[in-house]
This record gives sequence, C-alpha cells and structure tokens, in this order.
Amino acid sequence: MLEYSVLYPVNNCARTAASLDGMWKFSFDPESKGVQDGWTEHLPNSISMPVPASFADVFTDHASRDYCGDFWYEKEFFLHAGENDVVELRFGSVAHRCTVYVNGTEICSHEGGFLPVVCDITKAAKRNALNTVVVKVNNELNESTLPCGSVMTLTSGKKLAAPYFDFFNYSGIQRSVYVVTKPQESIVDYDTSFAINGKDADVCYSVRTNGSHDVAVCLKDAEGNVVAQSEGASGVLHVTDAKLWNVRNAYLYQLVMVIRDGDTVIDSYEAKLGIRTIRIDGTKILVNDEPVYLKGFGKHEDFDILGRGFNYSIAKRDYECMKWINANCFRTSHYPYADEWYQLADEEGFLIIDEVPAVGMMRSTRNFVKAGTGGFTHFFETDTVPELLKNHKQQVEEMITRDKNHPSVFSFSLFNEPETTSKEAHDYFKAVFDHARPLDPQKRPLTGAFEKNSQPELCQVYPLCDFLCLNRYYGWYISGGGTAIEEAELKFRDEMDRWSKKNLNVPFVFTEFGTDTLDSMHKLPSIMWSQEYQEEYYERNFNVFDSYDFITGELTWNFADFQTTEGIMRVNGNKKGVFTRNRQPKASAFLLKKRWENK
Ligand code: CKU
Repeated sequence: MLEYSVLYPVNNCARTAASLDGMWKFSFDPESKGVQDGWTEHLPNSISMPVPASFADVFTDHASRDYCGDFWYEKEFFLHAGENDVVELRFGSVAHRCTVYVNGTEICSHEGGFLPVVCDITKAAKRNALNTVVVKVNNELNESTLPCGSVMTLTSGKKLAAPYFDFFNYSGIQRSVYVVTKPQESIVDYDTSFAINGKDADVCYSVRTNGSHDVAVCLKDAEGNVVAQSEGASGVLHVTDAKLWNVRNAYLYQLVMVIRDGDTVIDSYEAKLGIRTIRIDGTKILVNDEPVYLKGFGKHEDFDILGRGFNYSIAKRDYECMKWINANCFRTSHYPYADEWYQLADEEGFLIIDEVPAVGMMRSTRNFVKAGTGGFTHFFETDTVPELLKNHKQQVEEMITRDKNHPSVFSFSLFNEPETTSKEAHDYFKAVFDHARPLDPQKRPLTGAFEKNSQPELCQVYPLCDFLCLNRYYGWYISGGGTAIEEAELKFRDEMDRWSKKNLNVPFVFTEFGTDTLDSMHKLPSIMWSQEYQEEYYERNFNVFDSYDFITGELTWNFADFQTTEGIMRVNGNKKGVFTRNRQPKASAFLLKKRWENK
C-alpha cells in the first residue's frame, strides 16, 4: 500500500489545489555539485524553464538538448493555508527521479519518471508567506531502472543517454505541479467495482482514510441529482435504472466521499465514476457483457517543442483525431501518461491499456531492432535483476493505485517487448504479475506486449497474461518492401497458425504493426517509406487479422510520428504515425477510418 495519496488534486470545501505551472528557474549540474554548493536553498545562475514541459527541445544547441545527468528546478510560491491544514506538493511526474527541497529542507525522493511525486511539506512550509521549492532531477537510465537504458560518456566527460527503447529520453517536470492543502484527517484512497443486474447496478466502494470518523458517500448523476447514498467506509450504492459507461458512449456519475463528525464535514473528495464491467470470455473482450473489437493506436506523449510536456490542446486534438478515424482504444505505450489523459478518455468513452514503463528489457543497444530480426537478447540473468524487479513492482503499484478508478482503463500492461524465452524471464514476470493481481479491486485483465522473439514455441511468459498483445512487423522489419511483402504475409500466417494450434482460447490483440512513412513521399508502385506502402502494408495485415477469429483488436504503431534518439534507422524520429507529428492525416488514415467505421 502506498504511504501517500495519489488522488488527483481538487478544490472543494475541505481542500485546495493551487497550480505551480508556469516559468520555473532551471540549472544544469553536470558535475553534480549542486547539493554541496547549496543549490538546495536557491539556484545561483539559473535560466527560466517552462513547466510542464521537457527541457530538451526549447534549446538551440546540442549539449543542452541532449543533456544527461543532474539538473535543478526552483519556484517560489505563496502558501495560503489554515493552521491545521496538511500541505502537500504533487508533481504529476518528474523524469526520471528527483529529490524535493522546501525552504532548504530535504522533503522526499522519488524514483521513476511517469507517476506522481507527492510529498508532505506541512512542517517545512511557512503559512501565509513565501516559500521556495527546489527540485533536483536526474535523467540517467541503467538496467535496473524503468525504462531500461545506459549512459555513454564522451572523451570530454559529457554524458549522453543511450536508451534501450525507441523514443527520445525526454525529461524534466513534464506534468502539472500543485500545492495541495487538506485536513489532517483525510481521504487517502478509494476503490470501486461494479455489478450490473438487469437495469440496475451496484457500485461497491471502499474509502481509505487516515482517521476514525464516519465516512458517507453519495452518487450524483450527470445533472447533479443524488441517485444513491450510503454510510460507512465501505458498502454498496444501489443505482436503479443505471446509465452505463459504454465504449464511445460514456456516461459519468460523480462519487462524493465525505468524512463527517456529526454535521461537520472534516474532509470531502469527489471524482467522476463510470459504471461498467470488464470481462474476458474465451477469445472475447466484454464491456458490459458486450464484445468489443479494439481499434486504435499505440501512442506516445510527444509533440514538437513540448517534448513529453502535457498540454490540453494537444490531448484534445488527439482525441478529436481518434474519434474522426473511428478508433475506440489506445495503449499508453510505453509508460503511464499524465492523469488528464485518462480523465479525457473517461469522458470520451475510450478504452485504455495502461502500461507501466517496463520497456528495454533486452540486452543490446538497439535491442528492439535486434529482437525484431530474431537476435538473442537475454536479460534476466544478471545481478541488476533484484533492483529492477523492486522498481518494477513499485511502479506497477503506483500505476494501479493512481488509475484503478478510471472507467477507461480496462487492462494493465506490465511490460513491452522484454526477453521472454528463458526460465529467468518467466520467474521475473511471475513475480510482477503476482504482485499486480491483488492490487486491482476491479480485477481487470493483465497483459503485456510481446515482440517477435516471443514465438508460441519459445515464449515462457504468455501464460501469465489474460489476453495476448503482439507487436509484429511482417512487411517492415521482416520481409519488407516491394514484392517481398507477399512473403511477409506467408510468414505472418505461419506464426498465427502456430498460435492457433495452441488453442489458448484467449483474445489476441495486435498492439503494434506499422511502417515508417514520410508524409511527403508518394511512389507508384509503392516503395518502403512511401504513403502507398503504408496502405498496402495495412491491407495485408488486415487480411491476416480477419482470418483468425481469436484476434480481438488492432492498435497500429503509431498514432503519430514521434521523436527518438537520432540514428541511421530514424529520420528526425520514428515516422510510423498514421498522423504526422503535427496531427495531420497521412493517406492510410483514410483507409483506417473506412475500415473502422464498420468493424
Ligand atoms: C517500434 C520489435 C519491435 C519494437 N517496437 C517498439 C516500439 O517502441 C518501436 O517504436 C518497434 C518501431 O520500431 O517502430
């Protein structure tokens, strides 16, 4: 159980949430001398830096963009708080690890760049006065961090990130920061789960507080009318004529939780709630007992200049594009996204496969390419594993705790493309899955995405999954181009036939398939990288998908072009987007739109 509350900040009669977004002070610390030089109090020669944003792409020089090591942020804030209020700082995330100081006092440290950092600053902060928060950040990766990577040191001593994954190592304070005030006795967390009985529904709830006063909850409909209420920290809200949350047809209630002392409200927390069930039955994924076919994308938090910084306009545009193309689902490849992404998905009725940042768990510098072509990429036999496993479990716990109450989240993905063919890999992931299962009150299906090495005869990890997610590039990394694409289809069918023979009776979802495609390039007949080739590739892949009735979804790689580390395989990033990085459609977007209209 997490020691801190990751509840999204709200303003109400008991709580305040003041945004610290805006310009912060910022300094690189290549020699890691900040602590000894007193930067914990104040940064001496700082520049200004936007929050939330990645620092990389605001710069015009190589060294700053590609900076790897320690760096610092600072912000002053005036704290309005009552004498007895608890005061917290909540960072949506800080990539990849940080230590927070308030008025020079060290407050907390957090490992992992994609989940909230929450710290209690009640003692260190001055009420009704100016305060200074300083954050020491580090963006180095190794084989026991999530994601996995390494650091390359140049002759000059400069460090460079060498990620074991195919996205730019954006870092910094990339999500919103809030100063939160709340009462000492407060709501720490809550769980919900649902049972639908004919036209009615039961919302089972359980509220965790840090005190002993009574808890009362009520459920309001979208118009604000109370439709059910209950006393006690756990119980059942009976909803007559329940309006269900459905895929692309969302209905949201509001759950209001209150800690009371007689008629006095001690604490109150409210959140949107969607009533829906998720179940797997044989090869079908059922939402409210109706089968759904998943249509959509693997995505990234990625945009020009902002890097991985959360921005409402980009998120809104992405949902508009996904609605236009008739998608209903996306995977938060390869890390949990900002809270606001899930809030929007709840409203828009999108399904999310929520993924922990377990990516790059194969040994080789460009491991995803080596793996895609069948190279041996062992990983789980080294002494980095115990620490890696500890981080992995911790981040699974933080992700499930943060996201468990979103109706949009229908599954948790516990890895992307690790090595899976050894007993060590099996034992490692068995420990991760065993840790994850009891954490989800809704018992959602658990999965992970498998790359090409994870063949039916070799993979030791797929039996742990409730449904299988395959990332396959037949016609790109395998037998790509021109007339060879027909060979790719044969190879693809051969693999699917071998899966089919196993009679696993679980859903299979394609969570990656795609081709790098330049939005400027047309060619007849097609050639790899042309828009025509992307269309042909998709058509071939769809032919294969439509031949197997256990295939229950197709999430293309990727929603949009995105930035990666530079190299001979990437032309200013990965170009497998169906949309450009600027969110305009490539030719294949129209093909997908048509297919998904009736699928
Ligand atoms: C994607 C073996 C395939 C791995 N997959 C991972 C993803 O992060 C990459 O961007 C491949 C690709 O190569 O476009």
